[in-house]
Amino acid sequence: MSIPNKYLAELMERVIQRNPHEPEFHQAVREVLTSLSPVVDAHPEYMTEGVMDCLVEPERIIKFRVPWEDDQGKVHVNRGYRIQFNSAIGPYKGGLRFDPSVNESIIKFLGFEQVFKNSLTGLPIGGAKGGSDFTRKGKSDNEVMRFCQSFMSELSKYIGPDTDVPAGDIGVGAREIGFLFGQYKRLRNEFTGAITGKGLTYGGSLVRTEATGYGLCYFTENMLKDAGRSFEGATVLVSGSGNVATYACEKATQLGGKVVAMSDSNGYVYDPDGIDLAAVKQIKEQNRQRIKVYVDTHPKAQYHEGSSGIWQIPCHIALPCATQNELDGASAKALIANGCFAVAEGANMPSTPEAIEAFHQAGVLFAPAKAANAGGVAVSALEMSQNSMRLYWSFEEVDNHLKKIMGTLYGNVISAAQEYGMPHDLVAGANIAGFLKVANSMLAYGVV
Ligand code: NDP
Ligand code: 2IT
Repeated sequence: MSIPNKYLAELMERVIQRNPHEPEFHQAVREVLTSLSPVVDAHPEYMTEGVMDCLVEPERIIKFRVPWEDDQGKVHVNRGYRIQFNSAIGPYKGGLRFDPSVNESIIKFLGFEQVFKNSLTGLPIGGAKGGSDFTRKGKSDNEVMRFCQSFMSELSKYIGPDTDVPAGDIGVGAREIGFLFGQYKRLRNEFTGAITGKGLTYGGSLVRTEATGYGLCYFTENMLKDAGRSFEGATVLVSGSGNVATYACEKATQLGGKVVAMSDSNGYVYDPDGIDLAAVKQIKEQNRQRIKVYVDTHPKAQYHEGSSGIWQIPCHIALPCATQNELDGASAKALIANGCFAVAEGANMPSTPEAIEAFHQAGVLFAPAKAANAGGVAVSALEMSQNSMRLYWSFEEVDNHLKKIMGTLYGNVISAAQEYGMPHDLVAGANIAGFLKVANSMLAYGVV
């Protein structure tokens, strides 16, 4: 993919030189700069005033040691990160990922994308991401607790309800958020909404657990409706079986779709009768087991090793909800050949550039992550509002806000794509609509 605008093409080269060995970050920046070419052609002030150069440079990168002791008394040292990318429109906001694959490139790509996503929600939140190369897999509750406490002992110096508000992501769920918030509260001696995704007994918001998956389906519903289609009667694939995948499966089913497959990092299950989500929740959320045990209680279902095989199953709608670059060009071609007409990204950057290109060429409806999975962080921002007001909203109230936010977001993405001559290109629309609010705020501040 070459970037049409010469200044942006050169900026991309500088990004590669200044951030060597960071392929995920390069991939995320290249996509955005490609989409923004017509915008800066029309508004050269974004180049001349330094907005574009600032946009690709994080405001602050925090990198720290996380020592912790296992149950045998052995000391382990992990690496922690918080990349505070852009605070032009609000306090830094974005999740924490605990996974062995975590490195600076991955946190930087996630932080960069979060800036645009958060802007798209219409709420006042800047962009950040953090995490560690730690895995909770195979660890006892006490080991996870000691790790989280050590991680927060350092992170607590840099966050706060008006500064930076972390949340969950891969490997960081309700249990980890509890340990992290508990330590934050203890160190700072204050009870404020400095983390979202909190438990419902200590400041969490109803619908936050469901928000990313539900929001993904609300966005997809809008996109399908515009094309004269719906979830009703559609066969759906959902990759992953974590937080986003679980609630995407739940809402897609409620909207009339039939989810026939889900996966984890080892393989996927195919159930021709439709996935029994209660069983998946029990296996993954409660028991922390592998998804393959699903077939022990569901004799008609099949388990296959290897996560990417899921895309070979015929479907109408694909919802990748596991991780970055999980859906490549060959998988995209298989989906298209099997009659898939819509793809909506629940994970961050799950489709490779080759896959996105294949979907566009084939006229497959494509909802990019920044727009489609923004429901999670949107409800996080609503959790912040409730915490500031020291009150709670009902499930229905928050769910209605979420539906409205996803509908407005969809409309804004479509309008931006149309305005810059790329109707129906939701990738361009999301990048442009997300950019404008952030860029105009940066312009207003002058050089800071
Ligand atoms: P979870 O940790 O709850 O679940 C992650 C799921 O993805 C698990 O089923 C995991 O399998 C699977 N997985 C992880 N790595 C791979 C891999 N390399 N190949 C195949 N499957 C894999 O995380 P979330 O559900 O929170 O996050 C999923 C995605 O959604 C991420 O891209 C995240 O950034 C994004 N996202 C999350 C939001 C949130 O609110 N939580 C909001 C917006 C986006 P296993 O059990 O084997 O590890
Ligand atoms: O990628 C994401 O948007 C998230 N992991 C959620 C971030 C948040 O602050 O709720």
